[in-house]
Amino acid sequence: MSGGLYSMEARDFDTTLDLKKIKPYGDTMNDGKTQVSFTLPVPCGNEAIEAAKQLMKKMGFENPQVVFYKELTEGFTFFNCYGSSVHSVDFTSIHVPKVEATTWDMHQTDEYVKENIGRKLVVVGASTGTDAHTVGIDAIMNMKGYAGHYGLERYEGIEAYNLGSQVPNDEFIAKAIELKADALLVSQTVTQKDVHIQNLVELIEMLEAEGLRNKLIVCCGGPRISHELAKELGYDAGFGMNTYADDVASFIAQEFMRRSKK
Ligand code: B12
Repeated sequence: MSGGLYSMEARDFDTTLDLKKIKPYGDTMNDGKTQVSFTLPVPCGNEAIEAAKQLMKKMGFENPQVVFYKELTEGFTFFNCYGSSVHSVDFTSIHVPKVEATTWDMHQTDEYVKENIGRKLVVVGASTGTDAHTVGIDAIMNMKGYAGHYGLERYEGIEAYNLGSQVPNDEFIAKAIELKADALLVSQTVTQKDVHIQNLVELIEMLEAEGLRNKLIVCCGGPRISHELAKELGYDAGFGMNTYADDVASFIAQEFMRRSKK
């Protein structure tokens, strides 16, 4: 792969880089320099600073330095620290499952849907369960889009319905049936106590119970969602940070065609 992430040519400026043992880069290659922030539940003072340094050492950082600290409230101290990581990672052994689709822009997807499917794909999205975060699903679905990428409502080949936030799974499914959805988009932002896992699993179980799972393309997304996690939970695809409507629209159109050829 030339010019890509693995390209050694691009790294020729530093011959000490070993992709089998990568470390954080601070000022020089392999210095391991890392910034870490945390709060300790102890009063602000010299003992707190010493505790932070000892903790940094136990976390695998050499030469720990506290560069900023502040009392948050009585009995709690916040720290910014620097240290050099003693650990490294073999980058060459990393394999991350990725969504299998070519990302097209809106026009390419619209053209593909028009030529190959001949009707609009119905996509229903929501932030489900107790999750009140709407900005992520809006970024994907809103007409105006996000960061220069139009949302699904703008697509000629897609009929998009954004149900908003805190949509219970049973209502989401009822709406999907009413609208004759081809694809469902679930957004999950809050991950405290794994509430997203429970919620995402519940949706799949309810779809299976209704005999709908295989009739729909079901995708989930959010800042802490990976494609790997989504597949584990029974979804067709998962989308994380820096996703645009282009990514999910291309996937839905291509997946729809894959299924219709079977
Ligand atoms: C704005 C915000 C809020 C607003 C939400 C307003 C709204 N209308 O959405 C308000 C103030 C209501 C709020 C409330 C809460 N929040 Co809040 N909130 C945030 C904040 C600051 C930004 C989130 C955001 O809008 N990101 C921008 C969007 C564009 O990014 P995104 O969601 O990642 O979406 C992108 C991708 O993930 C992806 N994507 C997302 N969904 C989907 C779906 C599909 C299908 C696809 C394809 C892609 C996709 O595409 C998007 C574009 O690239 C974050 C902190 C942060 N800086 O991230 C905390 C944060 C998410 N909130 C948090 C928390 C804890 C809460 C509360 C529980 C706080 C409380 N104790 O009350 C409540 C939750 C209430 C509830 N019932 O859900 C935590 C979550 C921690 C965790 N891991 O669970 C965060 C991380 C803050 C923190 N550091 O603690 N919050």
